Amino acid sequence: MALVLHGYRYSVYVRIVRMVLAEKGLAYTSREVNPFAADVPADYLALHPFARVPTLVQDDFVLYETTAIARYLDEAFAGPALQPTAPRARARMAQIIAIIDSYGYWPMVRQVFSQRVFAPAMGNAPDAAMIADGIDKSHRVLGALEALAGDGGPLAGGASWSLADLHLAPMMAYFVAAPEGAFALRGFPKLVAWWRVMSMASSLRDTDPGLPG
Ligand SMILES: N[C@@H](CCC(=O)N[C@@H](CS)C(=O)NCC(=O)O)C(=O)O
Repeated sequence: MALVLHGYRYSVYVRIVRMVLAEKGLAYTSREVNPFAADVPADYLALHPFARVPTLVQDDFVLYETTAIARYLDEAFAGPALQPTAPRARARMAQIIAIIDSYGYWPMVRQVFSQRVFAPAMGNAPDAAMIADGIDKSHRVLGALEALAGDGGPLAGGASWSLADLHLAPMMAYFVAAPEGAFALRGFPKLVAWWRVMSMASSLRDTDPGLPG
């Protein structure tokens, strides 16, 4: 029955799962694995053939892919429901998560945050062209989310947070840690209102990995 989360402390995807675990009130053990290392351990590759993080292990049940993990935790365990039941709200939640994964993660996290914030923390020079390209591409993502969002409440509608909010929150936290990202967000009032509330969530604050060094 014990839950073991294999992950890298700075990963936004791992933080999504940690937020879900926190929202559900579930205890778990963490195993650190750096997917960016040249030598990802063979025993981790046996769990996740694509060498990404996270992977959740519960006894003999091994599960990778963040959305699958998040849904499993929500459906298999008691605690607050993190998925709406109404078909349209549930579809909206799935759509928002897919938008974030398909179009948001790379520019917001891997281009803007990684270059403006993480690279200097690691003693490396930021790549200004990559940041500019990331900001450019992030505008379309934020615009799409703004068009779908309610007025400052949960992204998929309804009265409480869904997995869509927990999916975006760690990426938004990294994005606005870059001054260019914080400035870009200001152009999207519904997302600003959403972030004002979401950024205070204890599940987000308690899973802040900080920065290296
Ligand atoms: N589709 C995967 C994506 C996970 C992912 O990309 N994780 C990043 C860390 S945030 C990773 O492992 N990156 C390693 C790499 O790109 O080599 C999921 O939803 O779990």
